[in-house]
Amino acid sequence: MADLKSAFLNVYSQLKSELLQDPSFEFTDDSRQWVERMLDYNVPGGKLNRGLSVIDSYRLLKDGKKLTQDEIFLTSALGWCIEWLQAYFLVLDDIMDSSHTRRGQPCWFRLPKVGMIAVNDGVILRNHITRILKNHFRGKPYYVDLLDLFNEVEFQTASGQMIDLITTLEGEKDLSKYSLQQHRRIVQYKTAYYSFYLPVACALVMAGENLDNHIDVKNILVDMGIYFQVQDDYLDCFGNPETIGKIGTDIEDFKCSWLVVKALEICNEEQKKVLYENYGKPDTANVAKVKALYNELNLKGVFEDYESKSYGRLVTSIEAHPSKPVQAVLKSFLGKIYKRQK
Ligand code: GPP
Ligand code: MG
Ligand code: MG
Ligand code: MG
Repeated sequence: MADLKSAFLNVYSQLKSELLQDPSFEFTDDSRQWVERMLDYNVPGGKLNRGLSVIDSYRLLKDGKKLTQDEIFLTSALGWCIEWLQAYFLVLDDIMDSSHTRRGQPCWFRLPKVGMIAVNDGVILRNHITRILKNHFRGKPYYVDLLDLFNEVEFQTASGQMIDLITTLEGEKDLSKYSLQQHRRIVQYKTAYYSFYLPVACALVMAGENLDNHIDVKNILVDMGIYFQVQDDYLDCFGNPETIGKIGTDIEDFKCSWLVVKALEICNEEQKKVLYENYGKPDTANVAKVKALYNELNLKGVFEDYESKSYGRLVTSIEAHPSKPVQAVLKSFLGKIYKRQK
């Protein structure tokens, strides 16, 4: 595993140096340094789960056979495309959510020399994906499928992000409009496709599979992605910022988080009043009142119950899948996130 990770990180260095020599741009020392610093700050510092799982999934789909050097490089490059996509989303998401920290350091846009240049850096990150794909996959029979896959998933994510953002406008008018159904729609689009479906879809495409034949795999991965974002919502309030590397902002931001939806579902009239008066306000005193209410409602317990039920449901649907290698891919994914603390 340590070997795999260091091989994966070597591919990062190679891809980065290619991008820093991109012949379509005449780099100056300053611009090259900017891009390098921006990449090092935003791309490789996460858990790398999404990226590494492309390699993992591809190996499992090949029945655990040892991969060739070429296959290791190509699956790693695709894994890095997903990490680049994630960096692009996070740089912009942190601006939109007024966040302060990410991966244990200030959000990129919070650096005094960066500010709104971060918006353009997001655009650069996004374009790097296309350039990596062009550099390494243009001659492959599945090149068009890869481009199409990344485009589709990006569109779904941006659409999910849009509903995440515009739903807060409705919530500000009437908090009780927040529902589980709405929450599910938001998280399915903003998180599940790019975080769960995309890595496995990349591996399937590289293995020569037609994605139209794998709708059942997609459905399970989307369900897993929804569970993952419920964990993210939970950790936003109850996680340890040191461990998750970020300070939650969902309460201040009026987000249609799983926690507020559950709170609305089980609170009495008096508690509802507390929520109405304190949810979505920037003041720490208001945030503290919301958190106290969450504790009073035992949302930790409600979440633990949800977590074990979701796990059981996911295992059942994975075991119902006819292919053993596909089952192995899905189980490995689920194992990585069950009861995660970060
Ligand atoms: C996670 O939401 C969703 C994204 C990072 C997708 C962003 C999409 C864009 C098109 C910019 P979140 O805000 O709950 O994540 P976090 O808690 O990590 O800030
Ligand atoms: Mg955010
Ligand atoms: Mg967000
Ligand atoms: Mg979050």
